[in-house]
Amino acid sequence: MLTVFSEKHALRDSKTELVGGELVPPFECPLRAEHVLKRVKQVALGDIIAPCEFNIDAITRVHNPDFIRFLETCWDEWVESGYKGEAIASCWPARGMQQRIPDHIDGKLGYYAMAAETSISNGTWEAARASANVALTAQSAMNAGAREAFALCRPPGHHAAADMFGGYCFINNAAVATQAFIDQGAERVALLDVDFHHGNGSQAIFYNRNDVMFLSLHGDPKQAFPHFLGYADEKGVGNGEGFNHNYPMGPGTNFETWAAALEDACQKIRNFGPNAVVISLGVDTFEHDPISFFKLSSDDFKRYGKTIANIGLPTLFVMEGGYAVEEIGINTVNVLQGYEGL
Ligand code: SP5
Ligand code: ZN
Repeated sequence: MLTVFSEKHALRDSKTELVGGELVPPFECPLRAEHVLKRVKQVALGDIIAPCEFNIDAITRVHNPDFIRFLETCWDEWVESGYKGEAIASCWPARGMQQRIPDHIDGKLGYYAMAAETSISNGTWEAARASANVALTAQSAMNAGAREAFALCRPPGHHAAADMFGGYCFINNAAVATQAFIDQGAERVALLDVDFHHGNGSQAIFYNRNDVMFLSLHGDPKQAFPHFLGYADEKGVGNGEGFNHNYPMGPGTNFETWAAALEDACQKIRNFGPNAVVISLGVDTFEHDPISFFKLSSDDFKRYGKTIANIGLPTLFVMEGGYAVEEIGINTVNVLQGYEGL
């Protein structure tokens, strides 16, 4: 299987994440991608290529242009305003308030942020742009005939909506790639999100559409981030009604329960009959993940890779979360090897 990887991921190297009232070193760190790359090489998964450059239009197919301009300029505006730390949102357009975009950077940060844990720092935009290019390059390879590909994206993307960043995500790489399949002629695409967290950004982007089915297996939002989306009764709206499927699961969920949800999702994908499947591949479902509460073992990742292969369709894997840094390479590549029948 082809892997696409950009060294520019390392430009996303923020120093702060807001956790429990403290600023701590981020869980989403450069070492994550390096460990996945190391494992891809160790098992000789296949060729590894650098991404091509793509026009910004591929990104603004799913993101608002004003949001993209904000990501590009946020750090400079933050520094110009005289702040010493990294850029963190601290106020929001909450219930009953205006949804106008303010001029001050504090206001813009609050408008475009869906969470405060994610700091914006120097290099964040460049890394996020390269990460989207990684996804688009892998998608191009599939458009040119590859049956499967692995976009080793970092930073991740699935929490990013049309005009919101957060949850360590800035550009929704999987959504950008999904839209690229559609723009290149696919009638239907399934986006299956197996990251521990609900893919709120992906759900929101495709919520009113029947050409993209979104399915997500995740920690119950009553107990887990992002808390405000990902419930089982969110089924889609308008043309999209019936094309959104959430599988929230509680603390301690084991592989048997999780795999039953995956089987159900795969059957829905087969019934939908898409031209391609995009997997938002987070391995924070791991039993030793530091911020999550599912109980999958390293062997379980291999087992479910085979379940995904059994869908029987061209499959693009897009890297999302996973914070047990020592095991992230083995767990991620186990899914890909399981898919390949190894
Ligand atoms: C891409 C991705 O996986 N993003 C996840 C972002 C989660 N950020 C907030 C996590 C808050 C977790 N708090 C649980 C602490 C348990 N000790
Ligand atoms: Zn996650």
